[in-house]
Amino acid sequence: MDPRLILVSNRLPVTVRVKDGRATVRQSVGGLSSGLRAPHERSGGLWVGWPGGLDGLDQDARRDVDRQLEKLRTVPIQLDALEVAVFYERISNAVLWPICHDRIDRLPLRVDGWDVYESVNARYADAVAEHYRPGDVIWVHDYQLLRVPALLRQRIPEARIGFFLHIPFPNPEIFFTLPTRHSLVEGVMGADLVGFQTRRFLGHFRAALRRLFSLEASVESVVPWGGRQVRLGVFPIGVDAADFSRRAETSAVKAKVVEYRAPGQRLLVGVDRLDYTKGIPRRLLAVERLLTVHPEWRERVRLIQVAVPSRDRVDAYRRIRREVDALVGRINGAFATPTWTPIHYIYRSVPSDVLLALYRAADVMLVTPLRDGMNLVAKEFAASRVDEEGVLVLSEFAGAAEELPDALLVNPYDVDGTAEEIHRALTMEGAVRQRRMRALRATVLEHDVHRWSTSILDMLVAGA
Ligand code: ADQ
Repeated sequence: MDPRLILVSNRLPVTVRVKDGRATVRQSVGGLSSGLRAPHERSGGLWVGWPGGLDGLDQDARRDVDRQLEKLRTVPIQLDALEVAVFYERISNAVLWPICHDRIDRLPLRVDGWDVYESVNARYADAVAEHYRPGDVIWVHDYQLLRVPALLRQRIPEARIGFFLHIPFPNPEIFFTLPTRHSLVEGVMGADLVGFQTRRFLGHFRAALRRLFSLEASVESVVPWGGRQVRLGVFPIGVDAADFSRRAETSAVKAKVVEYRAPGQRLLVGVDRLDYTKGIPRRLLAVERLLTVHPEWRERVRLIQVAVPSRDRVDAYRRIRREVDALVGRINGAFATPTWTPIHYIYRSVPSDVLLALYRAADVMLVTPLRDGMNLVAKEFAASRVDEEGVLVLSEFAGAAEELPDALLVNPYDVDGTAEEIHRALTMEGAVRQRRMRALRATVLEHDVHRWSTSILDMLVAGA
């Protein structure tokens, strides 16, 4: 029998909606939760995390939310306003996030609050320790909880602990700018198994271990640490590809595809969280460049760019929003005609059938982050193309590029080069297009999110 699994992530995979003082708790769909829900349910496990702010609820409603959360076998960690501001918005999202994505320039001039990061991480570790039963397997996720594995190891020395980093581990030269570099690496090394998205990020972590602690990993990537052996590994995350393929075939999605595709026009699509790592401004400039150097595309091609609002209480995110608004306005102002607008910009989250229809309607999908741990949008696009059509233009700086050589790989910093690749994608011969898409689909279908979680959990259980 599978051991019981305790998942630990900053957020719980639920959405709590409050209306007229009453609350309903729903399981979130998509992304990480779809891959982890199966092992969570199969093992009768627990999921520890923050359910989001529960302001505006009286005591009765709060108790009701707790009951609903318990039924979903989740253990809520409550964060107060200061903890949200310092642990989540400042240290996690305004310091660790930019550093891991090579953006030292985005750091605040002065950073304090590491004590709050530590104490919140300790609260997660306490909650796990409180519910732990011998034999359980614990799996901790991502950069908000880098200290949790070591804090757990202090509390439960014999526990089996896995850690997975969803975002890049940066080059040590960049990581070392953090005054807490030793304690963060020590935190992660509390685990028995540490997983990264790509070989490159694993290499950076090994270099950090070497330079901070004079430790060399073996050829099998095993490192001696505090009397234990810590295994490091590469586990590129996938998507629920079969589910995307199935849902892409529904009549609701197909009807929308017809609506989105104007006759005689080609469609470029971009879908991202609005984040400065996703490369949206340079992508817009590449489309502008395309319309300038290849004027034959004017009135014949348009970009639908969906940007999901994200972290809008962090300054850098307000700035990127203004920057994108201004660029869209400028480019549309310069090129639009009474019957055509080159950039169709949607700044909100869209329902899943709209997302699927956009994936299916796209002639060219533009996934051009400046740096990305993996990028699930690229894989969801390929999974949705049951018709084996469409071209993926993919940044060489997305983790996904290591696995998807059949995309057209671009350097997103090279705006002119990206414009040329978009032109190439739009003019690619049908047979070549289909061969590339078949290869992309084969990879994405085989290396799906279930395989990802199973391979990590199998290794963690086998190491017991
Ligand atoms: P993210 O930075 O959030 O994830 P990504 O991998 O692209 O980025 O995932 C975004 C998810 O949001 C996708 O599943 C997508 O379908 C969904 N989404 C995007 N736009 C949407 C919209 N308009 N409406 C509804 N849903 C939308 C982090 C890392 C990534 C890594 C993942 C998983 O930054 O590099 O791939 O974790 O490990």
